[in-house]
Amino acid sequence: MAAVLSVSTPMVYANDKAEDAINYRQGVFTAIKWHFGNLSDQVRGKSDYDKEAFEARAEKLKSLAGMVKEGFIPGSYSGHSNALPAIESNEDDFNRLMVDFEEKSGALAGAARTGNMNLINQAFGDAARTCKGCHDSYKK
Ligand code: ASC
Repeated sequence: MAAVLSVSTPMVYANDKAEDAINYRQGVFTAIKWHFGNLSDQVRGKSDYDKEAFEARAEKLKSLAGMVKEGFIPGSYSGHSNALPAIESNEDDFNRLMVDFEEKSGALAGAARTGNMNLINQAFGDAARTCKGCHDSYKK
């Protein structure tokens, strides 16, 4: 009995961890989408541009972009996830795209502080392309 427990317990634990990781990154992406959507509306003129609010949200996007990667743990690419197992077999490429997302989000926060719409538009487009770049290869 003890032998059975010692074998099965780590597996249950591993599954729980994968589920937690999926929930974690989906939570972070939900927060990212909420801020990114609002920034997008301001950039596209669907809502009024408010420098202070834009800056605050861009700062939060930057922080969130740095939080998402740790949720992509080995064995967490099945179940209620849209993340493709290709992430595991292309770790370097995936990491590069994650770093790109972080850097472009940081650049957007920097542009936001200037209040210069040309710079903001450019930086927003760059950040949006990093979203799409990763989704094209690694999202269902
Ligand atoms: C969004 C969203 C994405 C990105 C992407 C940008 O608002 O949900 O996945 O922007 O469409 O190209």
